Amino acid sequence: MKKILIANRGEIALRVMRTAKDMGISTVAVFSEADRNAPFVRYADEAVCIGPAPSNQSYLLGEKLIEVAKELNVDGIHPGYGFLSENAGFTRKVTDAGITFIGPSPEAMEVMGSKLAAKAAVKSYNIPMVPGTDEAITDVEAAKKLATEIGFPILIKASAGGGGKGMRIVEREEDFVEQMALAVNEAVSSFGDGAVFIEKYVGSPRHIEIQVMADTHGNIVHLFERECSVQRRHQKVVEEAPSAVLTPEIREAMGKSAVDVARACNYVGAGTVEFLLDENKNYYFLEMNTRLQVEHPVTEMITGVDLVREQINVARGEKLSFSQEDLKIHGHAMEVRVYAEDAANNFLPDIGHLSTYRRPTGPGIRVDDGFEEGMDIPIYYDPMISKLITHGATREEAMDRMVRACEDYLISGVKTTLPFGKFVMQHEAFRSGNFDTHFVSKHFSPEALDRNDEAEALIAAIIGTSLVDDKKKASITTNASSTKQSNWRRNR
Ligand code: MV4
Repeated sequence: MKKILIANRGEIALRVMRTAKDMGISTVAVFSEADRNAPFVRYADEAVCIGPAPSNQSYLLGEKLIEVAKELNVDGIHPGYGFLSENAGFTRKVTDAGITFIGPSPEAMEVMGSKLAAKAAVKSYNIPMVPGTDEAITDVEAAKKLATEIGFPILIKASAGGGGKGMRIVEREEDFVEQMALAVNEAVSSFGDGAVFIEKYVGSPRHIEIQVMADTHGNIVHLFERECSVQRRHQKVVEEAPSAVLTPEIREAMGKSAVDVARACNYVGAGTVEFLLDENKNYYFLEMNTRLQVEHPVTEMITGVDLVREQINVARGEKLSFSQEDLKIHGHAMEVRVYAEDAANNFLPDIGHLSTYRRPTGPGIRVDDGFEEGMDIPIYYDPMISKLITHGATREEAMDRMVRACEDYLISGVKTTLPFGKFVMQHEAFRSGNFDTHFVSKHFSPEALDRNDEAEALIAAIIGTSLVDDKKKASITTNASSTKQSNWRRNR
């Protein structure tokens, strides 16, 4: 493989190109008119404009991307995440054009794209699953009887759903029939597939996922877990590796289960197997994501593995460069997703001009981003500005570094989720490791953000530093959602 095209934009396009460059592989960027001046376009060896800003006229035009790839004699296509990355039809077309798709087979994507097909595929392996039905519900009365046996509340899920879409909690038996009808209608209108099933509702779960990697020689390994429970409306905001609560025994069992899920669909490449962990530390397989995930860097930080390099190697037909026994957990890593959103105002997107943009640096800090100072954040795509990742010898050190990194990251012109990230890193529930998927709704409010700021200001006042340089304070808001926060750290 001498030349790859990256069918994506922003931070992940840059991330992939950097590894390609390390490997002596040349890169082709495809970009929309809105991204003409983006760093990933300049970083690529060649770049081709593929259309107007809206994704359905640019990044989602699979055939156009393949045309460009053929014209430029590209050997492989890396899809990144989102856009066409889990589109089996695109994968087939790439392969049919004689180009290597850097990812799993379309068959594996199809199986894992359907929750019921996924359950069926793993059936012969001994993988823990939430009690429920493993086939589409056709007889509502029979399903109701089963729901009553399982015990309410139960969850109705759409087979074609995912990432929280197409789920409905049913609290009481008397609501079951009505909720079922609504769920089927919703599944038909949202996914064009009315297949739904039921599961026992796990009330306070943790979301823990396992990174897997497989080659074409039958080797499948796991690269431990990522804890992704800190999320807001199914949008992850903070991720870490390893989890603060897994014992070595549970970790090993979950890792084995994840490898089995990958084996069940003949998986090749990097994938992620999602589990729920209940209060008693029972784990249940939920679904598999057949792509490189946003939060993959925390796994890279604790394992020392470059996941993109391995993806490219296995796509070339090479063996994985390591075995399960070679893998060890080194320290702890945290990731905060920096979105152009105002956490103090219901996480409203805040697009605009990056008038100040300075990355934090220093020991244990990694920033994966796709922007530079002076750029505008386009309205057409995901509002993620960057991923801020820290690594430390211990969880404490990784958290402390994240607090510092959130403070040292200077962004003005748009509101960001950096103050929120810092809030999480300083919160007692997060620091103790005792939290679940309800962390944000349980502990976060805009007032809590203000209280966090005020507590810091108080500390500053006690130490005896004055609040100086009001001009600077007004123009640079980094970790402060308002300008209430002391600037003493920056003005030392
Ligand atoms: C569940 C659940 C409780 N019980 N399944 C949401 C995303 C999708 N991947 C599965 N999800 C859930 N499935 C049962 N049987 C709770 C969730 C859930 C959730 C899972 C992971 C992370 C955040 C979540 C937020 C709300 C609900």
